Amino acid sequence: MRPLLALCLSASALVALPLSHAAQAADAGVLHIFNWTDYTAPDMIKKFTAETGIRVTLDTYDSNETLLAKMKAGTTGYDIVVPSNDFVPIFIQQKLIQPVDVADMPNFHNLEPRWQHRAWDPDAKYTVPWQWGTTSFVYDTKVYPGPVDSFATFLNPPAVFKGQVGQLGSPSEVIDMVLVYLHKPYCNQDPATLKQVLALLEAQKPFVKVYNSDGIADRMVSGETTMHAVWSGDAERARVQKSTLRYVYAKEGGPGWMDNVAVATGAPDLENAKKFLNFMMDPKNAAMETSYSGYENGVTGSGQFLDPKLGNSPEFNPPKDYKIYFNYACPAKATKDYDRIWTLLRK
Ligand code: SPD
Repeated sequence: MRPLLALCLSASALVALPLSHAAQAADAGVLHIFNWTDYTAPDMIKKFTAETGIRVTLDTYDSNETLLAKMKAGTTGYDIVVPSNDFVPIFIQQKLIQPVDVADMPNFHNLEPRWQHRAWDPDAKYTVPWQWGTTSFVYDTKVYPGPVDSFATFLNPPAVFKGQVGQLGSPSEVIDMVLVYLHKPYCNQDPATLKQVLALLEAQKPFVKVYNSDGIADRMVSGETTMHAVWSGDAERARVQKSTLRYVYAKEGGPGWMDNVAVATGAPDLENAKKFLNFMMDPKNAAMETSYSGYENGVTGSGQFLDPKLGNSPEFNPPKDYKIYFNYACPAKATKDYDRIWTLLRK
C-alpha cells in the first residue's frame, strides 16, 4: 500500500535525505489536482482514495487561460490538470504536460472508439477524456417568456435584461460563441470578421453585469443575473435549483468542447497521477463524475451507472439535429487577435 510505504520512507529516511528528497517523501501518497470549479465529484474522489490509499488535494480555476498562465509561471506542484481540447496542443507544445502513454493503460479499451484517438491527442499519449459538453446561454423564463432560439437574443437582449446579463470570463469562450453565431470559422484572423465580433460584444456590454465563468449557477439561482453564457452541465446545476431557467439550443448551433485529464510536467508523483488517469476510464468512476457535473464522459458502459435525473435533462440531451462545433487550438496570431479584442472590450 502506497501510504504505508510513504510512512515508512519518511520515518526511516527523512533525517538522512537532503531537503528536496525529504519533501518528496513527505508528499508520497497525495495527488494534487488542479481542475475547473464545481467539476470534481467528491464521492468519486473518496472512492479513488479508498481504492488506492492516495489522498487528494483540489484547487480550482475558471478558464483555460488562467490554467495556462499559472502553468507557464512555473512549478505549481500539481500532478493533474484538465485543459480543454483547444488548449491541449498548446500545453503539449509548451511541454507543460508530459506523455504518459494513455493508450497502454489497462482501462484504455473502455473509451468509446471515437474518443480513443482525439484530434488534439491523436496517439492518446497525454490525455484521458474528462467530460464534454456544449456552451450556450441560459435565461429565466419568468423574466422573459421568450421564445428564444438564437444567440441574437443573448448578444442583443430585450430591454428587460439590461444590466442583468452574465458573460463568460475568457476571450476564447466569448469569441468562439460569437463566431458560431456569425457562421464563421474559429481562430478567425479576418480583420472584417474580428471587427464585427468586437462590435457585437461592445453592443452587448451595457447589458452585461459581470464577465465571470465561476459562480454562474449561484448568480442565476439568486437572480443576480437573469441571462448568462454557460456550459451545459452548469446550466443543469442551476435549473434543478430554479425550474424557470432554460438552456438555449440556438438555431445557429453552438460550441462544443472536451476537457481532458493530463499529467503536469514535473508532477510530484507521476505514478499516482497515472493511477488517476486509469481510474477515470472505468465506467463506474466516469459515471460518478458525470452524475455530479452533468456532462458527458467518453467511457463506454458508464450510462447504466448514471443518476436517472440525467435521462430527462434537456442540458444533457441536446436535440438530435443540434449542430455542435468542436473548437480547436488557434495559431499564435489568432490568439493575439482574440487577446486584443478582449482587452478592448474589457477596458
Ligand atoms: N463547472 C466547470 C465546467 C467546466 C467546463 N469547461 C468548459 C471548457 C470550454 N472550453
